[in-house]
Amino acid sequence: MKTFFSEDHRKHFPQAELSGGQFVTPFERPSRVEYVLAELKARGMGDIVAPGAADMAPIEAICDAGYLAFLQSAFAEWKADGNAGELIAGCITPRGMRTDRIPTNIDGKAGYYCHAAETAITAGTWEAALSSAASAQAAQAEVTAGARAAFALCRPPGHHATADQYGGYCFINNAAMAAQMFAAAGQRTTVLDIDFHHGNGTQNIFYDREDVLFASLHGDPADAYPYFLGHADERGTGAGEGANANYPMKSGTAWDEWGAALDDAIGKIRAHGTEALVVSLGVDAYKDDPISFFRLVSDDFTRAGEKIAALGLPTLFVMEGGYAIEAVGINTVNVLAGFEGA
Ligand code: OKP
Ligand code: ZN
Repeated sequence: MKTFFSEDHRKHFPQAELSGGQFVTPFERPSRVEYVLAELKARGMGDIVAPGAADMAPIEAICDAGYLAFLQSAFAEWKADGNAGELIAGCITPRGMRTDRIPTNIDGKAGYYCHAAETAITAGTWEAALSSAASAQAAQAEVTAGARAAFALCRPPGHHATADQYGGYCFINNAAMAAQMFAAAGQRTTVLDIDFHHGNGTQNIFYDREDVLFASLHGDPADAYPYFLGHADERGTGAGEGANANYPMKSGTAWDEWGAALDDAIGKIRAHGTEALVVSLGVDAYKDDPISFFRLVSDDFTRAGEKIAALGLPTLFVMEGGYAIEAVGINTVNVLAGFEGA
């Protein structure tokens, strides 16, 4: 399958991430994709194509207009306000205070539009996020044009971004945007999220929708970011009741339980009458991931790809997380190769 990838991802590389009470080099760093590209090339996975400029309409279809305006000008406003460093939201949208008035000051606006302070905004963040969305758009178009599958090598990732909040290294929800593109064309769609972290943004965007199923395998939010969403009793609301399926799992979860959860999710994907499948492809369920607690080994990712292929659906893979840097390429390409070999 073809890979769609933009070099503009490099424009987003914050100096620091707040982790464990220290500023560390961000786990979500540009070198992640170098390992994926190297592995794609070494294994002859197909052409690697640069996308054109992002089309704003599909982004606007899933994002709040005020949020997009904020993302675009946030860093310039932050600088104009006299701040020396990169933009880090210090004051996140609080419980018990007013959220019906968006602050004018950039520090306050950032708190309104942010849900997790580990994620910094830099001079190039907006352009990088747009290029990431552009890769997902180009890959979606490839599948719409009849390809069995395509891979959007997106960076920064997207599945934690809601319609109006960034966080968890995510700004624009690439997978949700692509799913909405399929859905807008009348196709019953599923987003299957196999990243270790719950895709709170994707769930939130489609929670009341019957036409888009969201199914996610992830670390139990009692113990894992994003902490405030991803429990098994979140099943959708209104017309979307039943079109959301969460599989939270405990520390140490390995293939037996994870693969069984994937089988269950695959049953739901079939029952939904899915016509287009978007896979939020994170590989941080890997045993050596530095910020996660599952125990998948590299071969398990191949098996996951095989199971996904057995659905027989047009499939768009969208890159999300994976931070065991040297294994990110192998694990990601294992999913794709497992899919193609099945
Ligand atoms: C993004 B994706 C590190 C905590 C990091 C944010 C994790 C975001 C994961 N001390 N918290 O789903 O891979
Ligand atoms: Zn993740």
